[in-house]
Amino acid sequence: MKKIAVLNDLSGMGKCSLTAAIPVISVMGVQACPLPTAVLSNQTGYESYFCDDYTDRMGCIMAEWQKRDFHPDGIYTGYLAGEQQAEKVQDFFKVFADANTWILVDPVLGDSGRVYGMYTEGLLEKMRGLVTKAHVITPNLTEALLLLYGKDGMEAEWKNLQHLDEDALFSKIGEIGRCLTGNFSVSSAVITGIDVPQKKGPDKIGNLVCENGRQTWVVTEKTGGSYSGTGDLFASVLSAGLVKGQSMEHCVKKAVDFLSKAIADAAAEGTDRNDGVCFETYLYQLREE
Ligand code: PXL
Repeated sequence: MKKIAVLNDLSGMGKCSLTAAIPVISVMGVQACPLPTAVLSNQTGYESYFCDDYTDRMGCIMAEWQKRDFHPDGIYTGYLAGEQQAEKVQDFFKVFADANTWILVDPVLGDSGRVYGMYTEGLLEKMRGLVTKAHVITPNLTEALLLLYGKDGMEAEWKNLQHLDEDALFSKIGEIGRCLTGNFSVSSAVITGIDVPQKKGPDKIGNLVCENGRQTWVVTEKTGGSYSGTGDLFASVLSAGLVKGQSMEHCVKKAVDFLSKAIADAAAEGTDRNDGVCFETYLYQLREE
C-alpha cells in the first residue's frame, strides 16, 4: 500500500489539517502517516484556542521513523505554526524524500486577502524555501500573491483583482500561475478556490491547474461561502491521487466535486465558517474502485 507522511497539526475542532487529511487519504486507499506539528483545542480562526507546539517532538518522531527505515511515497505538508517548524520540515525532506517521493506543499499563510494569525515575514521566507522543494503546491489566491509579492504586495494586488471582469481576471491569474511555477521552479501549482463573481446567474469558483507549462481551469458553481479546512481537504485529495498515479486534472475535478457538495450541505445547515464543511457524507465518492 502507498504511504503519505502528513506533516500537519491536529486540531480538535474546525475540520482542518490532520482531521481532514487522514479520512480523505485513507478512503482513497493510501496510508496516512501523521507527523503532528502541534496539537490544538481548535483551529486558530475561533476567538481563542489552546496550542501545544510539537516542534521539539518532531525530531524524536523522525528519529524513530528512520529506525523503521520508513520510505513514504508522498510527503504532504500544511499549516506550520512558526519558522522552526519549517526548518524541521526541510530536515524531513532531506531525510525521507528520494527521487520518487511526491512532495506536496500547501503554503498555508492566509485567505480572502488576509494573512493568518501565525504569519510572519520569516515564516513566509521559510515557506518560499519549502515551495522550491515541492513537485506540486496548492496555494489559494491570497497565498499565491503572498509567495510572489509579500504581505503589502498581496494586499495591493488583491484590491486590484476585485475590479476585473471575468476575462481579465482569468488572464491575470494565468500570469500569476506562470510567475509562481517559474520563480519557484516548481513543476505544478494549483491555485485553489478563486471567487469568480457573475453579473447574471450564480457565482462561480475557479481553480487554475498549472502543470509543466500548461494551464487548465476547473470552474464550478459556487455552493457556499468560505469555510475552514476546504484547502486542506483539496490538497489531501490531490496528494493521495498523485501517489496513485492519477492525473492532476482528474484529481482536481474529483476534489472540486467532493468539496462543492460538502460546502453546499454546510451552507444549507447554516454551519459556522470556523466549524468546517460536511465532508464526511461524501467521503464515499472518493473511494477507489
Ligand atoms: O486550514 C488551515 C489551518 C490549519 N490548521 C490550523 C489553522 C488553520 C487556518 O486557520 O488555524 C491550526
